[in-house]
Amino acid sequence: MFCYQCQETAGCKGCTHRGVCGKTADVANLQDLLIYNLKGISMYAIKAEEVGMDNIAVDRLIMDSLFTTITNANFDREFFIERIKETLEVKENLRKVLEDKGVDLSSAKHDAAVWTADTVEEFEAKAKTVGVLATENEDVRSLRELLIYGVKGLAAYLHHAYALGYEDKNIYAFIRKALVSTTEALSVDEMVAIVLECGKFGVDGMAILDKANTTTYGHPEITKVNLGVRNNPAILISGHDLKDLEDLLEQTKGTGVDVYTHGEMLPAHYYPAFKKYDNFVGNYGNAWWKQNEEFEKFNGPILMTTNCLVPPKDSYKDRVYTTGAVGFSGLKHIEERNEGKSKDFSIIIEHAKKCASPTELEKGEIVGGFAHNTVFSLADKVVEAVKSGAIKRFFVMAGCDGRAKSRNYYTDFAKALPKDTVILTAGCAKYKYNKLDLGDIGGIPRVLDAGQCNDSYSLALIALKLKEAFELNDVNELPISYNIAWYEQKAVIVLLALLHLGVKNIHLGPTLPAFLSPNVVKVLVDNFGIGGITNVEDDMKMFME
Ligand code: FS2
Ligand code: SF4
Repeated sequence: MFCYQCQETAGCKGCTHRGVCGKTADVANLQDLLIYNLKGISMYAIKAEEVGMDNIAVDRLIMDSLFTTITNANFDREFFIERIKETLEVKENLRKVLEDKGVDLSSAKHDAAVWTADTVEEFEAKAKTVGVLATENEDVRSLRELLIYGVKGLAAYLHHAYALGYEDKNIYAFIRKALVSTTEALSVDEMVAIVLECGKFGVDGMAILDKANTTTYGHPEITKVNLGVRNNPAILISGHDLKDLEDLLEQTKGTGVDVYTHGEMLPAHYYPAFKKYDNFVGNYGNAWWKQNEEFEKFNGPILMTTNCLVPPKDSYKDRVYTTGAVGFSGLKHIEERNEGKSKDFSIIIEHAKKCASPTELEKGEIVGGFAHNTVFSLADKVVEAVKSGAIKRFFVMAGCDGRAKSRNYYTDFAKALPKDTVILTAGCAKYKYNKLDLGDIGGIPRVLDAGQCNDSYSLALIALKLKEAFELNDVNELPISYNIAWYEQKAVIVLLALLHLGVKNIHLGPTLPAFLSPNVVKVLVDNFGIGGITNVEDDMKMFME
């Protein structure tokens, strides 16, 4: 195996025996083979589109499959074997249909398109030859993988939008083009251009998800979220999928079973539609990487709707359920909803009834709900605070949290920020400072949480709104600094989206991605002023200059 798609990759170079995340070598290889097969399917699907065939089912399969390979989503060997079989079958069918139609397939003769096999042994042998290292040139490999990780992140967001009935065929078409491009001998300039184009589709993808979420559940509102527990049996729901939460709340209503959010599900409390459920109690615990300890104490069942799953300990493994793109051998999986129906969570609800109520981890509340609509409604106040000098600078500290001790930098950085600065956050990165008492500026909290990592889109809209309010020509003239923590591939699409919107001088930490070769880093530094982090003191001086 060779995997370097996330920030925690071994030695900042690559996981080669077993992932730091817990992914085994066989699963990593099968994921590589699945991606390879998606490239082949895309070659045929592009042809199919050219002759006017409807590709939507194939596009959804590509999207869903990409999502399953994202860090901490799916660790299940059997799942990947079945998915490879399914994609091989889809690829074969597509080829046959195109041949029957007399379509010229001479440009779709790449091995990724024509390769097929029947046995797991053949899959495993092939998988070893089609991974990241199959591209020998370090810079080409770097640009290809940057693009693949971007589309993986994008696929995750599209998956959530699709669950709410929203999709965009143009974005699917781009994903196909991007996948195929990684099999072609393109120039560096051509590859850089597609990577940047991915950022454009990243903005579109986050926009469609924002529309899906806010149309279905209303615009996030300023909300106090309870951190304590009640004395009822309960279910903990984690991940990012709001449709799963809706189904769960509907089915637990009136059963005496409470529901708590965990990790990236915290921002669900900000949506008006979920406020009507009186069993929707609060948020339990912190960011994903603390789950081994916190899930044990929760006492009841846990539903993982997306990443980030940490391989569960035996002590609570029987209480963890997966759904959607998530998988782990031995955990019970809740199947997809049928068209127009809900997912069936009854087994989890019955399980909860037999469990003790959660052990309290903390008390108190946190405040969030500062997505674009709310901040726009406060725009006058915010603009006034900037003009009067009450707010000197905003710090976008969105992104991810993770295990590395070096991430304490973000807590220290938040504490060290001058009192006339405001943090704009989204994603699980927030857990590094959202429970600090950083106070407010004239009623505006110093930590404004817009929501999940995809709600980084809100932060971009806020920046554009401020640019308009201050009548500036360039978003980079605003008193906003970007100190972003990354971990997995959704942060990659967020980064590419920000670059597309023209944001410069973004600092990424705690380490720069291992998949960026020195030459690719140079391109990003020269064109976009991308930088890393050093220490709180020096960085603070640099940002405040
Ligand atoms: Fe956090 Fe994990 Fe949001 Fe990431 S819970 S690192 O999936 O996408 O963020
Ligand atoms: Fe390693 Fe990250 Fe890949 Fe897991 S996802 S195998 S930790 S690089």
